[in-house]
Amino acid sequence: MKTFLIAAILAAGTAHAQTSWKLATGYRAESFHTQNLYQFAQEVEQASAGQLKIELFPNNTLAKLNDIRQAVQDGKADAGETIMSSLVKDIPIAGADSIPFVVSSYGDAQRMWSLQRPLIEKHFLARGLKVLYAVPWPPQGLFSNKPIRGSADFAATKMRTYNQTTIRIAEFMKAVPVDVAMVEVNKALAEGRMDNMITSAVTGVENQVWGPIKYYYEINAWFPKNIVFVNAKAFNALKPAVQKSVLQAAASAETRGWAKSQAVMQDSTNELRAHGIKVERVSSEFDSEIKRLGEKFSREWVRLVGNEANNIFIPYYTQ
Ligand code: PCA
Repeated sequence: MKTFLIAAILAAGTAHAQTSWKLATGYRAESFHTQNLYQFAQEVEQASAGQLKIELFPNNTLAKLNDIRQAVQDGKADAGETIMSSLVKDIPIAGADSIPFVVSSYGDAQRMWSLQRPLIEKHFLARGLKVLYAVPWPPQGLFSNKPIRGSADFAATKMRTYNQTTIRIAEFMKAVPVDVAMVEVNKALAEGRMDNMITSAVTGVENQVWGPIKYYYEINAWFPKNIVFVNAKAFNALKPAVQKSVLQAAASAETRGWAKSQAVMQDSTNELRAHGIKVERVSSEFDSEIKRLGEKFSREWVRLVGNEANNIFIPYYTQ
């Protein structure tokens, strides 16, 4: 009896020491961001000797992409991943990485993140959230079902959007913005609900857009990032050693994710080509048109964000 009691107490002790987090993401399990998350979860579990398990809920199953920040804030999920620019209404500075034609390489994107990160951390903390890491999508290009020679070619076309930036761009182009979740693009194309979209080559591949989509223009418009974060109370409740394991695994996930993003950019563009999509550059007239549009967008954005924008853009353009 005594041995049984001791065993029961020990077992209860071990069970108690184990924490489990639910992590929500709006992207598919096969997406490179989600694959990176699985590896992050595995590393955390190993480094903490099983004291912290992270269970992933991909594909909007625990919360929809645009609701994930709120769900984590409210404790409906312990942790989450969302696209940072989905937060602009609440945290305008989160849209810094989705201003067209500011960042044109992974090196620039990295500089932008190091300037943006302290501001994002502050806004997240004010909402009871702790930032773990961020990883960019490959550069955003233009997919279309017909050739595009100038912005007039967008008039009255159905342009798929995924955030405030893409909605505003559709408006500038006089296209009709159609909100389609990343995981629904394939279906929306098949149903004729969209004609064009700005997104990464990898998103085109994941949704097998060949067929309806004939052209991909590498305009390198911006490098939006996904951000992974946790409810600060859940994080603070961990033992210091486990907290350290989470932060270390997050730092590795960030480095790994950036490298993976670059690798999939190349592979995906090749795959689009292999499936018969014409991968092209835009004409110089259209290029100047969209650059002007980018400037217009930047001016609006800086007006919206106010002074905080200077904390990113003054060092970004002068250092
Ligand atoms: N893919 C996601 C966001 C940015 C990207 O490249 C999407 O299209 O929704």
